[in-house]
Amino acid sequence: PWEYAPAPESREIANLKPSYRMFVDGEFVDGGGEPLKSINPATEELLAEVSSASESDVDTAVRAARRAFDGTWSTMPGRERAKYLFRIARLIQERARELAVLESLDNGKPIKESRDADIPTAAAHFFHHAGWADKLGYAGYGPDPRPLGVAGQVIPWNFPLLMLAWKIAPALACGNTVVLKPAETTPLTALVFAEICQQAGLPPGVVNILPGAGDIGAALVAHPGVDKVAFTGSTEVGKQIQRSVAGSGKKLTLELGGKAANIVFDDAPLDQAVEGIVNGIFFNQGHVCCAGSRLLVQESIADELLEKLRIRVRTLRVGDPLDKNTDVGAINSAEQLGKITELAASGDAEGAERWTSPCPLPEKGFFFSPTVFSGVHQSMRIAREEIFGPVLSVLTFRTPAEAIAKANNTPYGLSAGIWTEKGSRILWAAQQLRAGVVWANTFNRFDPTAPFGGYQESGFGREGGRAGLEAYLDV
Ligand code: TXE
Repeated sequence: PWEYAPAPESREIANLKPSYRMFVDGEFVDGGGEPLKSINPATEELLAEVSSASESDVDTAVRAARRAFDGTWSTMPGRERAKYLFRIARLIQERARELAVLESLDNGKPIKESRDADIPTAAAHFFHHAGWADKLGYAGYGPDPRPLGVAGQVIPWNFPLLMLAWKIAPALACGNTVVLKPAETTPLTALVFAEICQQAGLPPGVVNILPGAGDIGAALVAHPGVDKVAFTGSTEVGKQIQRSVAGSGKKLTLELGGKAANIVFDDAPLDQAVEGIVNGIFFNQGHVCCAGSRLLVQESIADELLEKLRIRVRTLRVGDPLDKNTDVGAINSAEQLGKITELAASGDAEGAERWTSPCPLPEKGFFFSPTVFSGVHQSMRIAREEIFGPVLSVLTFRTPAEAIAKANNTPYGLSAGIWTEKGSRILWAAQQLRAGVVWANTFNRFDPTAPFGGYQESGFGREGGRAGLEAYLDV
């Protein structure tokens, strides 16, 4: 089944430069930190050197953001801010192919995902929030809701440009200015976004992009000039940030890990459910905070569903992210590959049954075959811990109440999926599930109008929709 004609997207479209600089106060400048090396995870080759911020660069950027906040951005009429956001959205669309190829090179995700999901959804977030910029008085928060000030934003590597859009678009729409730190393994599209800010004529200091490692993220969120902190990343770092800002008066939103249940009832349309399960766990190599990493299937249909699932997973093509046929790309880093490998080994050791897709893997690069563990018990690490890779843990249940109890048996609570033909059961389960998003007969659907965020250790605050604006306003 693996003989197919490769259809590689041209790498040249990415306009890759040998080195990239950080973006502060409207200018590209060298940072005082040790330069980062951006690696192509599919080939392990060096893509580019990226200058990295020092702590004093954090201070310079926060001061620039403050000047821009006081001097122009917060006092500008919303309809004027909207024009900049619309321009940014249009420029993302105009440069979509370049951004998609660059994202796939830097992150390892399949080009069909960066092309059809990441980049268009990032543009959609700017369009959506551009529409809010002059209508905040109608948002239900009084006639004149105020921006907070300077937002310090730290994002992960799994959806680099999209997470940037989720953070920057609402912040700017509401009149805040931004200092954003991309993840150390995926800074490139954020720096092309900085070019887009220049192209759009955005006033200097409104957006500042500081590449760097975790210490720079820590310095940013702790800086006294920051009024609002927004973080997406691991639960462990989220907890550190919560401690770091405690008592400072800064507003905080955290979007952290997950261990979502994808629940299939015995009346579900099974072929459709199989597509949703595959999308739920293998989209973006499973590097998704809301990934459907726990499949809960009703006992009476478990064998049939698993058989269908294995047949479907065998057809997934793992390999070159720039090949338009690729379904599953590269794991973002050697470190993440190590974590996935270790957690999967714990599944073997604890007695789960491992099934691996026979798809051949490229010889170089960081790859992991799509994997399904059956016979999983709730106490196993693969049922409890976020693997953040293409590994599905299958558990069974007998009654709807048992399904809900198992789904909720997690310290997380970001998302869940339900597959059933019964509308009443969907409404009942959505009420019972402690998860910020519940998808019914679909999975991984995102829309800028819908608030996204977690319960419990998946964090707090919402991004998207009207609730997402609240995080950037004094109301
Ligand atoms: O996350 P980190 P990592 C989960 C996933 C993954 C694990 C580790 O399970 O396997 O986390 O990934 C910055 N103060 N998620 O190590 O360290 C860091 O530089 C401030 C789920 O990549 O949390 C990067 O920009 N910032 C998640 C960002 O935090 C700090 C997405 C995320 O890195 C910091 C990513 C500090 N002390 C990982 N330390 C999701 N919710 O989608 C690091 N950073």
